[in-house]
Amino acid sequence: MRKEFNVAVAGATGAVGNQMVACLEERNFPVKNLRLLATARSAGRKMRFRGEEIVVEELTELSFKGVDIGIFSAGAATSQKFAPVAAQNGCVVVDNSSAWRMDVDVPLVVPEVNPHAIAGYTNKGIIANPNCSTIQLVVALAPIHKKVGIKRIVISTYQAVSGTGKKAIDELYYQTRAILNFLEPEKKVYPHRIAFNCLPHIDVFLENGYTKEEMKLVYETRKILEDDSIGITATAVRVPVFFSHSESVNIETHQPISPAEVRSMLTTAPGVKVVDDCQQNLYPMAIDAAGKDDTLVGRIRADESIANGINMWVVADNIRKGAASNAVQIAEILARDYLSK
Ligand code: NAP
Ligand code: 3JN
Repeated sequence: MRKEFNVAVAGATGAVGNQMVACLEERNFPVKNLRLLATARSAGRKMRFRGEEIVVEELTELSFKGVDIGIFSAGAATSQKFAPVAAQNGCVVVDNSSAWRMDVDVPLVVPEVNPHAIAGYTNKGIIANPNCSTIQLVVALAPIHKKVGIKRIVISTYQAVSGTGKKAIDELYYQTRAILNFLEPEKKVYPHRIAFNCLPHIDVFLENGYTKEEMKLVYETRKILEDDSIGITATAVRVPVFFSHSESVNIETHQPISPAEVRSMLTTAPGVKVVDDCQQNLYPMAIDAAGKDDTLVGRIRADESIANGINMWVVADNIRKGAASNAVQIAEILARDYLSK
């Protein structure tokens, strides 16, 4: 019989947490008992799981007693504080924040790319889930890196507001509605209006002139692909889209590879769906990726300005594959291959 686990979702009432609960149900994760954790503000609220109502509890140091797997999505400060507490209680944490991603003792995992790294969970009892923009990038690039080696990556992202959480989803909705009604839109979440606008600003600015989101792409990609020699530069842009991040990706490879070879290789790559038929106006779009777990790749073409260059357009649902489903996939491998013995 399949072993069942006591699971806790920290940040269950958030944009990502909600989807984590949905993914656990959809993927038929072997849950014995589910605890839903959030702030005191949400305690007492009810959420549905497998047709039953579960009461949300306040996250405290006592929340993890008897819990086998904790899936965290309540922000980096909460993870920094509570993931070690959970681990001390024997609960393995799959953490969706940036708190532990670059810790050398914490594996940073995308199941299609480096599932073997999960074994490192024994170091600290924590496994990190990468940033959403990194996840879809490495799902698309890992097969190419394996075959011909990637020397350099230039990425420009077009990121949906849901990446900022439930308040930002409301902000885009209310600003759009206000503008279409000739009213002054209110700004609460972003420093500028997001409706009918693009902001080249995600997360905080750093001393090197990049944003933290841009540098997450650089460091996390190298860690997951296990190659610090790859040159990576990024521009991260917030766009007025509710769900799914899109990325313009330019790569330079060590050995030559044609667009047809890339297309063929990605057709069989796990987690990838090639959508690439310009004659039929078929290419990846945010509205098609939303609600799904595949990473859509298209507009695959040669970069004619260099010898071994390829351009592509990569799109995935940032809340699903970019956060919730990637975390649940990690938990599945952990449960099946490491905690069932
Ligand atoms: P959100 O919609 O604002 O939800 C935040 C969730 O965290 C809510 O459930 C909130 O509870 C809970 N929370 C906040 N502070 C807490 C605390 N001190 N103790 C317990 N619970 C707390 O945000 P989101 O979009 O779901 O994102 C949540 C986090 O996930 C982000 O901060 C980030 O670290 C991570 N994230 C990662 C990615 C990725 O790229 N992989 C993408 C998006 C988000 P209440 O409802 O009670 O306030
Ligand atoms: O903005 C996006 O599209 C992705 C946002 C991710 C995010 C938002 C707030 C805090 C993160 C993250 O996962 O890197 C964090 C964080 O944990 O630092």
